[in-house]
Amino acid sequence: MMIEKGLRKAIDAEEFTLVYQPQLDLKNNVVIGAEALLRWNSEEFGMVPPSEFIPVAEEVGLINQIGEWVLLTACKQCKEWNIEGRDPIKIAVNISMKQFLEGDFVYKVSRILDETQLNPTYLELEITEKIAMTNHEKVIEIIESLKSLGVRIAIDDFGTGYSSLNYLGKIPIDVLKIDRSLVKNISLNNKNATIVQSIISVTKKLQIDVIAVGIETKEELQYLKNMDCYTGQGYFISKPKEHPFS
Ligand code: G
Ligand code: G
Ligand code: MN
Ligand code: NA
Repeated sequence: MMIEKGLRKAIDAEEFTLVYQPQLDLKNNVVIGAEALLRWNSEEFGMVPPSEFIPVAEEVGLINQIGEWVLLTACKQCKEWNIEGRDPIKIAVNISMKQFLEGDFVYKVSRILDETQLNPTYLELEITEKIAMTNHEKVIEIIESLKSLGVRIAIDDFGTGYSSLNYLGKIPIDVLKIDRSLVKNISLNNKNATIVQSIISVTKKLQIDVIAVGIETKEELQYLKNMDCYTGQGYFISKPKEHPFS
């Protein structure tokens, strides 16, 4: 595991940064949130994508420490944006399975909220479908505790693997992120369009917010808007960047 050693010192060496991808209210064309995405510029290895180092961090037991840094940094940043006098936005943070299931995760979140004084309704924790499907009872318990802090919970990558509309009624989530594999070419792909339409109508009835991710074209955006999908994220709107308003 070549990069393990580098990862161990990355926090102290200040090699991690966060970039932020805006989330747009498609109806009113305003930024309502941003997803924090971790970047590692390693002295030894250069830019290493999260798809490479996050699995390593999970394996060698560094994900909790790194995840805590991400949460703290993202909450601090959001708090700063929200005191700048414009309409407040929410910050979405990706949480890995190990981090989520760690015994003191809820406590850590509450401590970070205390420390940063961020209003909890502006923090949205993204967990993957896979987390939601495994350890069902435990996961529901953790979600309930997080929700009692006032934090919002999103299901990421919905539609990639184990997706089941069934569990939407059982897990108390606030937001569902429709995966980019369903969004891609949605205006040309009748089957995906039908699936997305049914996700949108089910979530509406369950009072779960929906956000379509991976929007890469004007056609996709327009099509989603016509389907009453009112929040979106993707390269067509903006790439991840240092400041979601710029
Ligand atoms: O940012 P990018 O498209 O390279 O992200 C690739 C993957 O890494 C995505 O699945 C994303 O959710 C994940 N990822 C990005 N930042 C974080 C993070 O801070 N924590 C965790 N657990 N995953 C992240
Ligand atoms: O799995 P998750 O949704 O957390 O992944 C986020 C990653 O998706 C980010 O690293 C980001 O770079 C990437 N991403 C964001 N918008 C787009 C897009 O429009 N197209 C593609 N292919 N990737 C995107
Ligand atoms: Mn995500
Ligand atoms: Na993901």
